[in-house]
Formats: sequence, structure tokens, C-alpha cells
Amino acid sequence: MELDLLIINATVVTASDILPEQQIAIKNGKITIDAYGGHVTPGGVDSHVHLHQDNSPTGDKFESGTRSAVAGGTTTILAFASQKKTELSLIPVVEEYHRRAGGNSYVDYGFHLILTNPTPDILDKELPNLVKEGGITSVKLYMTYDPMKLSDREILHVMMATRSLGMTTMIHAENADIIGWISDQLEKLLPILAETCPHYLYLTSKRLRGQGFEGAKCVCSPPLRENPMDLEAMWAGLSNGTFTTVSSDHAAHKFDHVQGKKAGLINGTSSFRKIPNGLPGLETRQPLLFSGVLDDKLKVTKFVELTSSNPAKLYGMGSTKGTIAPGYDADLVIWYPTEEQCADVEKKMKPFALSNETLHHDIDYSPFEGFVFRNWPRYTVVRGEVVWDRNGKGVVGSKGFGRYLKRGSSSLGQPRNIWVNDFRPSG
Ligand SMILES: *[C@@H]1O[C@H](CO)[C@@H](O)[C@H](O)[C@H]1NC(C)=O
Ligand SMILES: *[C@@H]1O[C@H](CO)[C@@H](O)[C@H](O)[C@H]1NC(C)=O
Ligand SMILES: CC(=O)N[C@H]1CO[C@H](CO)[C@@H](O)[C@@H]1O
Ligand SMILES: [Zn+2]
Repeated sequence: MELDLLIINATVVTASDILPEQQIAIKNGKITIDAYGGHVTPGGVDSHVHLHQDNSPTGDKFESGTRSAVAGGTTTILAFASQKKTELSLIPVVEEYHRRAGGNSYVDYGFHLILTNPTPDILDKELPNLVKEGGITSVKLYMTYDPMKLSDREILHVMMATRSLGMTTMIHAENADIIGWISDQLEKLLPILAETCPHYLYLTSKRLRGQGFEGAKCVCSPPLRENPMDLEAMWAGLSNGTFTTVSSDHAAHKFDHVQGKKAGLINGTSSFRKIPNGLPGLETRQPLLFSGVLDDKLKVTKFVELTSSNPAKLYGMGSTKGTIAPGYDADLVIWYPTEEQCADVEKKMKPFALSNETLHHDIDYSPFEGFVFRNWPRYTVVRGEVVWDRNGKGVVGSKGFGRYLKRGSSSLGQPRNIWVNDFRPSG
């Protein structure tokens, strides 16, 4: 058999197993990678990424964002296509995001839809078609922020519609009324799954204080917490099943730019209200979580579950992405050999302190500047193509190789009964 890529001596890790001394053969070709002593994990699936958003003129677009993704071992992303309140149809919204991503992405991608104006036409006619034809099977709703906020009534309408279409609903939830409504009436129905991000595992609100305007680099929502004990509780929550996914929530803004973080610095006076929310993190998500594995805070199988398998399953990509198995897309990350597995010093990675200059995004800082990494993706492989070769030429993939993913329904988070059909919106 002609092979595209043969990976030998692989310690293959999935969400359930660690299989030593495997060969991974990808058909038709030429290259052999010796993965002796290193883990081979599925390509990362980052299910929460903001790219080319109108509210972040200085943020990453698809080219630079996905370039940084491959350099950090992420091979699939879900980004947001955002409806403006003035837009009465989702068709041009989705078309516009296809234009933004098409031909620019290094990795495969799909869209979550941010619904800000759920008209009856959209709920009854457009959404069913977007699920069936467009491969969009998740929506995100906001209970806060004026340009995006929905009323409780609208939210319930959307949830009933998305439920009957088998779509996954993400909610930026900050409303006591609806929390009560959900608790009382939907608890026995709706599985509620939790997501967190690397910054809530490593950073505290100390980063916001006493450093002049530098604190703006770590302004995000929800805000960083005060107590270092909270970080330990977050790690415990990753291991004990409290969290289902770890995403980056990459929502980047340049620091030294009047339309970036410095929008919050007016004539030398800082105003936290004007600082745009969000942090860059698409490239560092996988390596930061893998650091947790090296520090014995997380099993390597749990790492795979949280960063690849669960995001793929939750968002309807569980039959092609998120694990290493025959028939699945050959999206892989090959890590450097770990200490105990490899005596050959040459093959090990030299620990390094992160600087934003080593990153591939289009942002002028990283909140993880100076963090010391003992492992990093040595290679990233998207559908059998090596796209990142850290010891060689770095990013060796090409933009436009990434394909749009038409997704199916979630294979996690399906409700247990269907009483909801009785409450279908009448329009
Ligand atoms: C998981 O760990 C967190 C943090 O320690 C704790 O609050 C939570 O109760 C634990 N959950 C389970 C199911 O053990
Ligand atoms: C900033 O300072 C300039 C010059 O003193 C002044 O014209 C301007 O109104 C100030 N802007 C704000 C927002 O205070
Ligand atoms: C690649 C990149 O954006 N590098 C920037 C890192 O930050 C320094 C200073 O903060 C900038 O000078 C670099 O351009
Ligand atoms: Zn977000």
C-alpha cells in the first residue's frame, strides 16, 4: 500500500486508552515520522473561537488565527457567525462568514450561529434549512450585552425551536429569572454541560492590579478569580467530570492599539468599562493543558477527552473528529518524547519560556508570556498533511487547506424526553 504518511513507534492516546508502540498509516505516499517516546494525540478541537468579529477590529482573522491553531496542535475550530440585530435573515450572515473563512483557513472549521434577532421566519424556515443543508447545528444566545441580548421570552422561543431541530444551544447566562425557570422545569430534561478555558486554570485577578495599564491584557469575561485555591478547584473539576470541554475562547485584541485594549486608556486615564473583553489563546490551549498532564494534575486520556473528543461529540463532529481510529480524519498531534519514555536527549524538547514573538497570531502579546513549557506539539497533522513542523520550517500547511465542516447533531447532551414538543413556538 502506498502511504501518505507513516507514523511509527507511536504511543497513541484516546479519551479511553493509551496504546504503546503503534503504527499509524495514512494512505498514498512518502513521509515517515518516528514518534518514538512521544504521545500521539488526536488533533485538538477548539469549540469556542472568535475570529474576524466586527466588534474586534484588531483581533485575529481566519488566516492568522488558524495559523496559530496549527502551531499549537489544534486542527478543528468552531468560530462564531454573528447576526446583527438589524439583519432579518441569516442567509447573508452565514454567506459573509463563509467569505471570511473560505480560502483562508489552515484547519477545518464550522460555525456556531450567534442569534440576536430570532424572527419567526428565522426560527421556522431558516434554522431547519441551516441544520439540514448548511451543517450548522448549534446556536449561541446572549442574556446580556445590548447589541446581542435577547429577552427571556425570545430565549425560550429559540430554545424550543432548537430543541425540536436537535441543535445545541449555548447560553451566555446571567439572568436569575431564567435560571429559576430552567432549574424548576427543565432540570429533569436538559443536560447542562460546562466549558472552561486555560486562563481560568492558570491566572488570577492579581494580573489585573498594580501594573499600570498592563492589567488590560487580562480583562475577560467572566473575570479572573481572586484566590489561587480556585485554580486548584478548577483542575479538580476537570478530572472529576464537572467540565465537559476546555476551549480557548480566543477573543483577541491588540494591546498597543487605540481600537484594541487601549480603547480603555483615554488621555492617560484608564476606564475598565471601555477595555474590550477577551484574551488570545488558540495557540496555547493544547500546550497549557498538556502542562497539566506533565504536572500530574490531569491524566493524558482526560486531556484528550476535554480538548478533542468531547468538543467533537458535543458539537456533532464525533464521527470524524476527536479521536484516533480507522475511518476518522487523520488529525493528529505528535508531542515530544517525555522524560521517562526517551533516553535520547537530542529528541527531547528543550524547555522554553513563552514569548509572544514565538507565536503565530496577529496579536502583540500573550497572557502567558514567560510561562515555561516542557512540551509543545512537535508536529501537527490535518487530514494526513503535516501542517506544523516545529523543528523544521514551523507552519508548513497552507491557508485554504482547511475545509468547512457540515456538522450533525450532538452525540452528548441530548435531552432525555421530548415533552418540549408540546411547547413548540407557534411563530
Ligand atoms: C469536583 O471537584 C470540584 C472542585 O473540588 C468540587 O467542587 C465538586 O463538588 C466535585 N464534583 C464531584 C462530582 O466530585
Ligand atoms: C483628551 O485631551 C484633549 C487635549 O487636552 C482634549 O481635547 C480631549 O477632549 C480629551 N479627551 C477626553 C475624552 O477627555
Ligand atoms: C509576533 C508579535 O506580535 N510579536 C510582538 C510581541 O510583543 C512585542 C512587544 O510587546 C512586539 O514588539 C512584537 O511585535
Ligand atoms: Zn466567547
